Amino acid sequence: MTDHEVEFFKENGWVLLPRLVGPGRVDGLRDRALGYLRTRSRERATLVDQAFGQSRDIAESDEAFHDLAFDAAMGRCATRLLHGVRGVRVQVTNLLIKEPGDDGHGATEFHQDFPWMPMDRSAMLTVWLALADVPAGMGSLRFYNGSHRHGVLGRSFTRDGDDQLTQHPWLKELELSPPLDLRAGDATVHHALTVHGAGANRGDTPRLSFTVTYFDADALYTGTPYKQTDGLGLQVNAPFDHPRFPVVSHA
Ligand SMILES: O=C(O)CCC(=O)C(=O)O
Repeated sequence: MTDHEVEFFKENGWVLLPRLVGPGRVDGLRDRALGYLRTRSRERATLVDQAFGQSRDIAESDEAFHDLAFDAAMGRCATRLLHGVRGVRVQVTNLLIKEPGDDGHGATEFHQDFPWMPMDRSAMLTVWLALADVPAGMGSLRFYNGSHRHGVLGRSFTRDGDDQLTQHPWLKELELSPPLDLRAGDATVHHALTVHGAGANRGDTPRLSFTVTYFDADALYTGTPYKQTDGLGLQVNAPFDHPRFPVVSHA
């Protein structure tokens, strides 16, 4: 990662990292992803399910995705991008699929990731890795530049019409990132406060991606109810010192 890429992320709240993963490795990851996604639940109960399908926590059971998410170089990149943090932990890994066609998935409404989180600070980012080519028309992510500097703007996906642009029309004054044509192995990285979304998949093959979310290793648990952390025995006002959240990198 170059100094320019780090500066771009600080300024805009997102950055494109071309060729984060080389072609041979990404082909292997894509084959594994297709196997898992075939067996995923197809329920469309929530507004998120209507935007994309998921296989959450994939790195807990799959060695290849584990190696990538917990790669020390990835951790160092996340630590560097999050400016001022001493290290990072993995919050979640995920395989995402956006199916094309009339009975496929819809758009991903513009939202922030952080408002759901049980962490006491917002230093958190997601690496979104294209597992196959994702031309813009297949729904690569778009970002409101600089929106990460406007604080916590509230939850989306709780009811129809709660996307960030409806809640905060002033966001349209910010520049929208250009449509990105990603090749397999390219990644975008976005801050958890950056308002982002994606169009529906207008291609004819599924949009496939792997995501890993890193957060400040010094963040404290707030006790906010959250499916992933409920019942783990985490202590309110203490760090996430639990086998589910190992520290990946210390600066
Ligand atoms: O892939 C998408 O359409 C949305 C993913 C997303 O919002 C995220 O990874 O934070």
